[in-house]
Amino acid sequence: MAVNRMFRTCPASGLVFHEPAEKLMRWHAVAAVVSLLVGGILAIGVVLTRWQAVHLLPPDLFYQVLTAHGLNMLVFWIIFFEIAVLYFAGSTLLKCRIATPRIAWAGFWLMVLGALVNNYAVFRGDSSVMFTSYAPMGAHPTFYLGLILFAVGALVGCFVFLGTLVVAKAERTYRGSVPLVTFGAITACIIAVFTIAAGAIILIPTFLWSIGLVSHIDSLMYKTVWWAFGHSSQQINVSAHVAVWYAVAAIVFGAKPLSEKVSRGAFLLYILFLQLASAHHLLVDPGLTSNWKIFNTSYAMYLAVLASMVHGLTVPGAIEVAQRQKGYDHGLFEWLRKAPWGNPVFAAMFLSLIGFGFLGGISGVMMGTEQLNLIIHNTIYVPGHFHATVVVGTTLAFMGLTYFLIPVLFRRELAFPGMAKAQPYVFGLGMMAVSLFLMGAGTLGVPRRHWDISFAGNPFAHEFPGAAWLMMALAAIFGLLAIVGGGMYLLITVWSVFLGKKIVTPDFAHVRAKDGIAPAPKPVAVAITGHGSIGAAGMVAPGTFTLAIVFLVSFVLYYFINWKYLATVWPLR
Ligand code: HEM
Ligand SMILES: [Cu+2]
Repeated sequence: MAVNRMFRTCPASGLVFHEPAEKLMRWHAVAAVVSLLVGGILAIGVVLTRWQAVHLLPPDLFYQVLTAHGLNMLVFWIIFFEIAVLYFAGSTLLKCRIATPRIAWAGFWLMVLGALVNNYAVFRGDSSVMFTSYAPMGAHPTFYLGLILFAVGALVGCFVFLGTLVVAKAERTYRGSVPLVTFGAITACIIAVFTIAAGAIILIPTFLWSIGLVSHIDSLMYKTVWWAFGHSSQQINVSAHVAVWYAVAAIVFGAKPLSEKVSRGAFLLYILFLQLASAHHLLVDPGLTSNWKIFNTSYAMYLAVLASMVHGLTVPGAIEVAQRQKGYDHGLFEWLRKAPWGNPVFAAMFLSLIGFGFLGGISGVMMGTEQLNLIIHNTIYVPGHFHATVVVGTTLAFMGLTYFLIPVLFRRELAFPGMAKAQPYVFGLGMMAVSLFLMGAGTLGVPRRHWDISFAGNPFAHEFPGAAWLMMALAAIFGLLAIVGGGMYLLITVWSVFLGKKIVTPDFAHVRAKDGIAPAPKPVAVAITGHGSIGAAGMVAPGTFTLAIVFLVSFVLYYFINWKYLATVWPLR
């Protein structure tokens, strides 16, 4: 089997790119960025309407813009990017040709078609059913059709990734077990296959209902199955961005995980327990028993939370150890103070980790408690929580990875490096503030899913405390700041990729499959594809341990405060 294949080795990083894989990654990344642009423009309309003093859009337009914002961001931006990550973790990290590139292209174009068809449905104006699209609210058939086409395309991408793993194994392009980052991507892929299957089970009948072939969709059943899909898709995001954290720790610091076994075990916990946590979306629904709700959210889910906490500990722990070895060994936090805060790859990743852990994680566990859920269910707290997870967590991590990929994958110099330095802070800190203020307003009862949160002119008026309005205004102002941060990312990436200075590197050359590819002794490639644990015996990372204690104390305090608060909501006199 002496087939010639086209490969190149990036001289700066040592990473190996297969020509068709590289092209696929680029196109998926570009489609992702276009979706982010659309979703970002729509965010302006959402934010300015939620700012009660401005209240920009009329109701029909608001729901339409909100639906399109949610879908372009959480489905199209994130999943296009994730397929690029899968191809990177499969082909590039295993130095392997991508399996069936033609089928991969078919998958890509299906995704593009699906995204266009779904956006068409929403922009027609008769499909403003929000991201969740709960039946019996119905959308135009093309709404469901677009999502189904997109999902099939993504499924094709997952199988091409799995096929690439098989090829890599058969052609022996790597030794031992797959690198940790690839392992994380495999986790994401397995969850994705489950997710898409759940999506098909619910969206296909709903599509048939929208064209009149099915007479009735049970709304409770819809919600239950929809969340098997909706929640699991968030776990794809978590697995993918955690894999990106490990990749960045290796790229920037050459850091090795504290214990590879523990990290891999934590990824496995995601596969086993995350789907069950879907129950936290059904905590106020009738028809399901409290036992079922409490078991799934309070027992099974904590095993998934445990996994995230393991990653949240081992990633900074590994960075701390790597920094201490470089001599930043004074006191508890010199390793962190002397970290490359001006490098956007690192800054984005670290803000993602802190924001995801402290804001997304703590609020998520609070919300997932059956009793406490009552305080915040369907309030603006919920978008506050998930902007900490999918925006600060996933989106910012992907932004950080992009800064690494522009020179390595796109072979262009990063445009506006000064702006790139600031971008993770403007976007990340802005979005953290948005999350906090939305959560604050939600705690005071400000609703979600209603165009006019003041309920003006309704027979049953409700007075919110003045602080609630202040927090909504602050959320909007910081939201605009975050949108500026998103705009900076778009400007930097689009300019770099299309107009940036080309980096001249050795081009693709033929490699005979049986010869394999020469090892690339560059530190980045070695760290990101290598193995090895530091061994966590003893206190190798006291600074990280201290941070973990701060986390635990915040967690306990916040949890306790919410129980106290719950007790005041229903005064018994
Ligand atoms: C650029 C910064 C962004 C801002 C300022 C922003 C702001 C908002 C606001 C204010 C809402 C409305 C909440 C409500 O009234 O119910 C919202 C909804 C939403 N956002 Fe964002 N967002 C941003 C980026 C993102 C990103 C990157 C994602 C996903 C990766 C995302 C996903 C969503 C989703 C899924 C919804 C819910 C839509 C629905 O209820 O149907 N957003 N966003
Ligand atoms: Cu969930």
